[in-house]
Parts: sequence; structure tokens; C-alpha cells
Amino acid sequence: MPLPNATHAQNCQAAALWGKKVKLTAEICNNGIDDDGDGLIDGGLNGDPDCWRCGNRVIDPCEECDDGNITGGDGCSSQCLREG
Ligand SMILES: [Ca+2]
Ligand SMILES: [Ca+2]
Ligand SMILES: [Ca+2]
Repeated sequence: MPLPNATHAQNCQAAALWGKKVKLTAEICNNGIDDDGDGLIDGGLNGDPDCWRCGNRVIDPCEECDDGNITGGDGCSSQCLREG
């Protein structure tokens, strides 16, 4: 059975956390507020896994880099892994 939020999940370990959470509201990733009430605010290393995604200019736990896009060939791949 696929994860209910698979469309949001990056192809990384963060996805493993998604199935364990009951989401009442979605985390809004840039407002400094814990929108979904899980005690984790926005993205980043100590942030909410809901906000871990490539292309948000925050280096999340599953990423080596994040240059604000998901285009490969510019030094940071579409999976937010370093290139070259
Ligand atoms: Ca938030
Ligand atoms: Ca949260
Ligand atoms: Ca990111």
C-alpha cells in the first residue's frame, strides 16, 4: 500500500517517517509556526519532515545540497545530491 502522502515525499529516508504521523493540518513551511501541531516548525535539520523537499533552499536531512531548484547539471542534482 503506498504512503498516503507519497506525492509530497522525496525519494529519501524522510519518506519513511510519513506513514507514522496522523496529519490533522498541513505544515506551512515558511511561517515560523507549528501549523500541524507536531512540535516541529518549518523545514531544516530540526524542522518538520513535512517540509523536507528538494528545491526549497533549505538543506534537509536527506539532502547534500539545495540550490532552490530541482534541475540537475548545475552542481546540485534533482535529488539534492551534489554533482561533479
Ligand atoms: Ca510552519
Ligand atoms: Ca509541524
Ligand atoms: Ca531541501
